[in-house]
Amino acid sequence: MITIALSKGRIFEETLPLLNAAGITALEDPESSRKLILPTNRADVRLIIVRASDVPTYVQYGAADIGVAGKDVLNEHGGIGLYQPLDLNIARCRMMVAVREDFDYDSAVRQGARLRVATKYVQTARDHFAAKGVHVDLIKLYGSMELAPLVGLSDAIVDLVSSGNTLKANNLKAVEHIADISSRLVVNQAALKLKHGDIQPMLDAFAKAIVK
Ligand code: PRT
Ligand code: MG
Repeated sequence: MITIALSKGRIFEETLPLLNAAGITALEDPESSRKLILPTNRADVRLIIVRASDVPTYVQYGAADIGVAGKDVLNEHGGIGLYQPLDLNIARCRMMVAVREDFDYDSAVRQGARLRVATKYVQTARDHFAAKGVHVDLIKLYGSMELAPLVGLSDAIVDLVSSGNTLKANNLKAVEHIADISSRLVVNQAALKLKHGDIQPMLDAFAKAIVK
């Protein structure tokens, strides 16, 4: 049995065409089904539906053989025990620093002020500001980061931006680009060896179907 870990929403939707290219079709839609284990057209392949940030953990421990996770999530997880053979070029966005439109970020940084930064991406934010030599107090949040500067919880946020509409709707502006983000295929290192005959053809099919 090959178990593939996916999260609902954009990752599931954008992974479906790649699965199809490997001859795998989901028999149920996770958006309407309440099942967490979804069968596929192949008796030896199943999908499990987990939170986006939990995908690397399921694969690391071998509860899933393969998964699809954003580079943002992989940076936070650290990637232990994971083989990351393919950039699938899906669910693309940018990791950015953003502040209120009326906040003078450049002078705050120039003056060496201690910045309060709210984010779900604590590791990424820590590395980014350490490399710049900017002192920050990090405040861990689990979502809706855009709210933090509006209510005085933080001076800045580190968050993902795709269209930019969420920032705009909340009177925020992006002031720094940290990284381009896309989703990667992750494979359990032991599973790749033990189930090589089943997994390698899937990887080859995914690789061929990637839209550059
Ligand atoms: O939602 P949940 O808390 O379960 O987890 P999640 O938010 O990590 O999952 P999901 O499915 O929302 O995102 C999965 C992956 O998609 C992320 O790990 C990213 O790699 C990738 N991705 C691509 C994005 C975005 N684009 C994105 N725009 N993830 C989140 N966003 C959010 C962003 O955080 C911000 O709040 O969308 C908002 C901004 O969007 P724009 O279009 O208004 O700029
Ligand atoms: Mg989300």
